[in-house]
Amino acid sequence: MEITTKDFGMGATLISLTNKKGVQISFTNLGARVVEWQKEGKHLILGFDSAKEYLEKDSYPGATIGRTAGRIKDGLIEFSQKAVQLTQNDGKQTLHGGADSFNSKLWLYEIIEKPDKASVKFSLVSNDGENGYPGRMEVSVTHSFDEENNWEIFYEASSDKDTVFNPTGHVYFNLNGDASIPVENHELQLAASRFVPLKDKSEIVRGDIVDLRNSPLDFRTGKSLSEALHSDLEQIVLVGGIDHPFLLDEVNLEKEQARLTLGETSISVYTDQPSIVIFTANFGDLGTIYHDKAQAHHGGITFECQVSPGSQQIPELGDISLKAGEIYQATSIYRLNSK
Ligand code: FUC
Repeated sequence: MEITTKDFGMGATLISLTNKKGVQISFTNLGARVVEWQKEGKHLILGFDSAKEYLEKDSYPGATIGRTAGRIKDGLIEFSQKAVQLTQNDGKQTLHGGADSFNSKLWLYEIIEKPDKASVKFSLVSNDGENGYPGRMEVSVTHSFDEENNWEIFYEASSDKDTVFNPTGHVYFNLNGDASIPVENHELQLAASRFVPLKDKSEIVRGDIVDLRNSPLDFRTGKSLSEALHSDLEQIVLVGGIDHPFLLDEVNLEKEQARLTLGETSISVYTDQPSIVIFTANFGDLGTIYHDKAQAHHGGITFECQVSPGSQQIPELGDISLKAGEIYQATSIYRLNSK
């Protein structure tokens, strides 16, 4: 593996790993994020060219999201018979851990080389009470890349007080290699028979879990994203696309849970988490510039592996509480398959 580092601006560093197949992936300590993944010069993901662009345009693309991914209704969490108020940064809700969270912090990093893969281990201390969350937390996120084109994200964390924790990774794929082309021409396969509907435009959960089989959101056997995105399904119309948690039929890191395909290139998603939030970049005509191209509506798609947002309202979704001294671990893998 060839490893290079360079200045990314604003005190951040860009670390690039290139394997023997010539596939390159780059990370930065600003947000412990993936910045670029490319094969033969073609972008597979959305990313900016400098730290400054992330801080000025959008600090979520490719970032580590925490402490809790997605929306927490009214910024209110209840656990261990206590109610805790978090800072609200999305109307009344707390989104992606509140303002200035993991995605915009400068993390420490360490490069680890092994015979078969290279890793960048990012680490951060999140102070007790940060954005209202209890507990001083030590968090690490290790991004690894190997010769078989597997990009793995391994999360490890602990807190000195009982708290909640539910991080994710916020990479947007667009296999067109161009943010101005919608991902509607991609095919999606997804091993989920149920999803979590949203209540209204605030995007908090409605409170139920719905069987999606034989609906426009049924991707179990694979179909074009266009078919779903242009359907008149009320949940799709509500948010202008997909921005929903899908509940995986089987929690199993060994199983291919999702596959995104365009022509001869595809990305397989593996995770030990129970759900994947899929967001099809429903940004309308916002037109954020990525590498000189204005992003189209549906100009990207995320696979945010996590416990589904809304577990405070729907306990069946899972438990995001973390006891003092307990070790949190999670793994997600994105694999590039191509000729
Ligand atoms: C995703 C979505 C949200 C939000 C954010 C930037 O995770 O679920 O709606 O727009 O990203």
